[in-house]
Amino acid sequence: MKEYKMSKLRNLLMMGAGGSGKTSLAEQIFHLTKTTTRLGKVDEGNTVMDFDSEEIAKKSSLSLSLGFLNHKDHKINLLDSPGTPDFIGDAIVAIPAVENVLLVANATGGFEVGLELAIEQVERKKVGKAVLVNRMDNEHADFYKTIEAIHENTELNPTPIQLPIGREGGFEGVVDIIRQKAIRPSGEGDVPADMQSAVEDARLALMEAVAKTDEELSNSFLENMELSEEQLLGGLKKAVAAGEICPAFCCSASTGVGVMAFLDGVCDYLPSPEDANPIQVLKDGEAGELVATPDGELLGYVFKLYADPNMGDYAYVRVFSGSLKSGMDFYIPEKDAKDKAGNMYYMLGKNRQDTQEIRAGEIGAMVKLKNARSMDSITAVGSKLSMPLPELPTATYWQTIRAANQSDEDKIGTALQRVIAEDPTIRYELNVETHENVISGMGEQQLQLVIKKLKNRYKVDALMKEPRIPYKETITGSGESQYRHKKQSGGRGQYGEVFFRIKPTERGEGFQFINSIVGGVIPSNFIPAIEKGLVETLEKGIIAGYKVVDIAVEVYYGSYHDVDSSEMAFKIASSMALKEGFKKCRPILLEPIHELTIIVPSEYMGDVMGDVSTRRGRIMGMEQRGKKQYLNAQMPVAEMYFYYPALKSFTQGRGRFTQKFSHYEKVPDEVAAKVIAAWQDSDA
Ligand SMILES: Nc1nc2c(ncn2[C@@H]2O[C@H](COP(=O)(O)OP(=O)(O)OP(=O)(O)O)[C@@H](O)[C@H]2O)c(=O)[nH]1
Ligand SMILES: [Mg+2]
Repeated sequence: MKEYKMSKLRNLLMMGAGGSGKTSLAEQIFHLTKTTTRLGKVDEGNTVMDFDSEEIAKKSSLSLSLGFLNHKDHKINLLDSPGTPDFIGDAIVAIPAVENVLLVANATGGFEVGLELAIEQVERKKVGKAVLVNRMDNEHADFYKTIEAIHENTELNPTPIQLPIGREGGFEGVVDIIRQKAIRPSGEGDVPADMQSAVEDARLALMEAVAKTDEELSNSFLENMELSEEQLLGGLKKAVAAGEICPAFCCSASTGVGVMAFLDGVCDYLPSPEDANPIQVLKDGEAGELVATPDGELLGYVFKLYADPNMGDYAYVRVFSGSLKSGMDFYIPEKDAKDKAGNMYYMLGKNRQDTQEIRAGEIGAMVKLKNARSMDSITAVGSKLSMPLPELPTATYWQTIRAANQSDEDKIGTALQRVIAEDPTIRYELNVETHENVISGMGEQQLQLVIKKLKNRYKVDALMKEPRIPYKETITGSGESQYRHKKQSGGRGQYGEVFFRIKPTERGEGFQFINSIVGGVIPSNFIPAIEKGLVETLEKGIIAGYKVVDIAVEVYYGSYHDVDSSEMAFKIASSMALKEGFKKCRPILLEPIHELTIIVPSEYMGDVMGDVSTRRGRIMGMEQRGKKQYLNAQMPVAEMYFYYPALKSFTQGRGRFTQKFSHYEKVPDEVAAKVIAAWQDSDA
């Protein structure tokens, strides 16, 4: 495999709505650059990038894949991410691995949610961004409208550097407005006469945009009302690398028109790893910069784990600085662990090409890693460098998961760990309150895919269902109780009697046990049994089967029997006294409340606010950011578990939220009554 200089590499992550044509575009690129010998189709299930059996069945990408190609002596690494919002995690983790995010827009799609979510991930980041308006051959395709919609709805400022020639079925080429050439599959030519003025306008707009990014250029532009060729090109490349100008292209992945011109543009205008220097890193945990070179200090980043059913786990790696060689020991600062680089490859979908090293600027894959996982940095042993962690969205969808057959119970744990390691937005944990295994992530499709993978790859049938709400029980008043446990049924009897004072404590204090027994009315060796009886009962719950919290129980009097008293007898007495006393102390249920930030286009704000209050939520504040409203709200978990599908449905998919635990709060009486009744039914 040829080694490329950093300046000849381009790393491109494709993001955008599902169906905008990313996978088809990759396929056409591989075909036109003769990387492959045959043009596959997503609908026929034979593309390079959608090779996984679930992707073939769905006719849509479900996980990030890698490819590479040579164009005009440059190597372009292509990363194809899924556009379905549930699977956005892969792209988010891959953004730090590239210099360029290519936002693929559908020329007929209006402003699509998947595109909006993708843009939201990059619009404020320093990473290079470009827009490619695809499906230009389609009926109703409109390049200008698509660009306008992005302007209107986001902070991204796509600036055309190529314009389409012809429309819909007649889309036949593009004009490069910098070089002022028409580029058709048949070759280069002059700008069509009827496009002269459009090209001039676009060129002026581009010059203006470039001039705005640099004071010297700005002065020069004001003086001459234009920029020289050299100023324009130099300024453009610098501004694109800094993420300040977003060049826009157009093409049809189906017909291939515009695709080669776009690749030319990638080589000519988009930043190489060298141009992206210095890179933002952490040095000993503090923000710093590193000038990345092939002979510098080793720094890499794992941006994807792919569990190949036959070949084991692949870790996809970007190397920023230095060189990662096969067989080399390396260090993972996030884990304070060592690992060893196994065999290395450049991936083209599922096909691999051997390499002995992955050098600065390159993207490749390794197998047989012991410790490295997604988002881990790779450094030399003893290094202080690491990559900043990408910020992942919080969960918006929750389910419990368990094996359908008891015999699979041992297997499901390990299988699940492997499946979810592929998607960084999925979390899986035991909820200690409800004793349920809860799996959470971005949405139903994502978790359904987990179930399918468990079945297909590991032959484990798994079931999901709605999680229980981790309510808690507590009291709002004080009271006293007394219980005598006495049994005389032949042989040795049972005897124990306790007197309790019960009162609530501050929220969050848990359980307090106070022993005020004096004069030996209960011998001290039985006191631990009394406490144990309390703890066990509190754990199981009294009125609705949920853990009891924030309660103080004082044992102040009692009696015993020389022969019949036992630890067991006192435990029972204690439990019974607590149950009786608890009901006298005005018990209530507490429920977890989460803090949500709900992000919606402003026009949906009224609907969202109304809906939040029907879900017993509270709006705590709001803020306009760009074209969107950020609403801070509090909402009970009982409502939040099912909130996302509803929010999506009345915002045409454009609303989303992030959340975190806030506090426990009293459940309103009418809701509590239902929860209590449900428990009594299930207990009966
Ligand atoms: N007419 C036309 N159809 C296209 C074009 N590009 C893609 N398509 C079709 O659009 C559909 C979706 O294409 P994909 O390449 O799977 O889209 P994607 O962006 O990878 O979608 P996700 O993987 O779900 O994010 C397929 O039926 C393609 O044949 C194009 O340029 N013109
Ligand atoms: Mg795809």
